[in-house]
Amino acid sequence: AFISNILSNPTFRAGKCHTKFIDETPELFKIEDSQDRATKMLKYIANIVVNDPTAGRKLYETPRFPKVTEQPRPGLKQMLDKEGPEAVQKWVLAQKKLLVCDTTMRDAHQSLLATRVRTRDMVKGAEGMADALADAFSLEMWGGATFDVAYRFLHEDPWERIDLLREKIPNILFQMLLRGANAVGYTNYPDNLIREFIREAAKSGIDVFRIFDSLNWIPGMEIAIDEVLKCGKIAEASICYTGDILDPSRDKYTVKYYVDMAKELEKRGAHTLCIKDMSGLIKPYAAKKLVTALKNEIGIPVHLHTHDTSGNQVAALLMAAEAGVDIVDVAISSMSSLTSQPSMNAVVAALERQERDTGLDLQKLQGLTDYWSDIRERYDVFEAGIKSPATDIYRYEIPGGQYTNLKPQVESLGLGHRFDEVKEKYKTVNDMLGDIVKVTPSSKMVGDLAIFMVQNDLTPENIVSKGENLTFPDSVVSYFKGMMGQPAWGFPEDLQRVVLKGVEPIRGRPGELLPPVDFEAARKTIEKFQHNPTWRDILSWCLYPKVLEDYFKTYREHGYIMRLGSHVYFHGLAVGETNKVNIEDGKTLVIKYLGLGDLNPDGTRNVQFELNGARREVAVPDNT
Ligand code: 3PY
Ligand code: ZN
Repeated sequence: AFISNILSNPTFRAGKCHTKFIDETPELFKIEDSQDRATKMLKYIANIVVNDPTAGRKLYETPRFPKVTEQPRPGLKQMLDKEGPEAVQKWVLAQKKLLVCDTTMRDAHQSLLATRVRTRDMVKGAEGMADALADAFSLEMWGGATFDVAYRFLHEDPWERIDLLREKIPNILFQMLLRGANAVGYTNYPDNLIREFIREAAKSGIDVFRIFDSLNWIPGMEIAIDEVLKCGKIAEASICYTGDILDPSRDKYTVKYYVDMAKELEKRGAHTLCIKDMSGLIKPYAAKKLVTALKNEIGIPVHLHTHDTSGNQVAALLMAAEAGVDIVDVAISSMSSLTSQPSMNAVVAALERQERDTGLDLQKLQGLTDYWSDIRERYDVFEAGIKSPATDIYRYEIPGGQYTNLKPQVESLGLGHRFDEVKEKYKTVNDMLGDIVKVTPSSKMVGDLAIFMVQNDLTPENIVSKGENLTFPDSVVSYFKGMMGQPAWGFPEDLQRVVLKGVEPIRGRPGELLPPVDFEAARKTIEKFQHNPTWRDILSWCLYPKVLEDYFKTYREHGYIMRLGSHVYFHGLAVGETNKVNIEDGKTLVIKYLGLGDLNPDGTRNVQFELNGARREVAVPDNT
């Protein structure tokens, strides 16, 4: 082990060691520790090559990194820190140019790649983003599903993502998506947890909080808005867009409905207003109509968020720009379109030399486009396989992220052959519930109920009589109990009765009724499995106890696997392939995979590697 430390030492490898090299290089004696860390990492790779069918499937080329020629120019981040949110708000309103928010590192990969993009790949392209997007309004790079997926599937800490990105991107506002009283989860949390979570996120560098409620129920957003205002950050309150304002027969979600809600949010202190079109339903002429109405009726900047599922949404952004929208959400072209946001490059090109020219440099954007195109290849197993725009989205009203996830969810239940039926039931459920807003978590509930109805051969006609003897999915029970808030037009009472089976629904804010989190008690519980948890660990554990427990367990077993390149992280190594990994302290492990060895009587299989030139064998359970 000592020899292997010497062989991997950068000074030794550069041939620069002198007579005092051994005396002056104490890390050579860190034998236990580094050997242990190497073994943990080898076991992670060994487990993939033994058990994962995608193992060793592809050798990737180094990505084309964006060229960066200058230090990041100061941007709105500096203005917010020095002058506060009202100064940013005024500045935005005074701009002629159309401002952009780049969603590549949040909604784009949430909607295209099952939220799997790893911090490492974001950080490696971050200097290019700081350069090319210095004039952007913001980068949406946190929140929504990215928070729990980071822990659950990527085995990394989402808080560390903010820290590392901020080091490379000092100039652009960081934006997150916050599901109101559901924070970054799927259920309502006690008020004190919402407040502490926002405080820590603000302290960590989140500047713009896009807050929404999954039923457009303002009480579900009020604690979050209040806390963001107290933190001196930008509170962006959302109206979630559903239905079709161009269709007179859809008489619930009208221009008046949205304008009234927007006015109320403005009154409550929102700095900017988001039209959150999570399913890509706002058609181009609807965008023009709604933005015109909002710009006439409210005085705060309007920010349009949409998904390009139908293929209509570059047009929608252009119409919105004509109507005076202040900011639009777009993604770098190689991470855009279909269920993701419209292409930034397309919008920038369309507006060049026009009144609302964005001022962004298409050549620089191309550098980011090439980088993200190469990075996207590493995630090809997570591609949803949607190849062309889908206009049926106007019928089903399924959010971008859910549209791509629903199919695998249905397949995993053995109902793949009935997928079209599930989509149709999604619409049926929406009609049955009285046409509700569908976005996390209400959209998940509608999906769960649609699947449940297909599984149990239920129809709107028989669900009340047959439902007496059925246990409904948790999300459906929670919805009818009022734990997701109150839908604007109430609950269908018959169905509520059979779902709740005697349990009384609540009428007020769930957060008010839930007992406050006792953070000290939480710390004591966590200390049973994690030594010295940080405040961030405690907050995350309070949101998802089981996910955090599993994350800590994986960390103990495999160490800091965030350092593995993404193709190794997902697919291990191919036989004969060598990969270098920089572990925490700058030490490099050179790992070569030699092949599978014998199956042992205890069900484990030996896996052979070369580690920094020396042969190593580790054994992992063979579950194949
Ligand atoms: C989320 O809540 O994660 C969303 O993206 C909703 O649109
Ligand atoms: Zn979205």
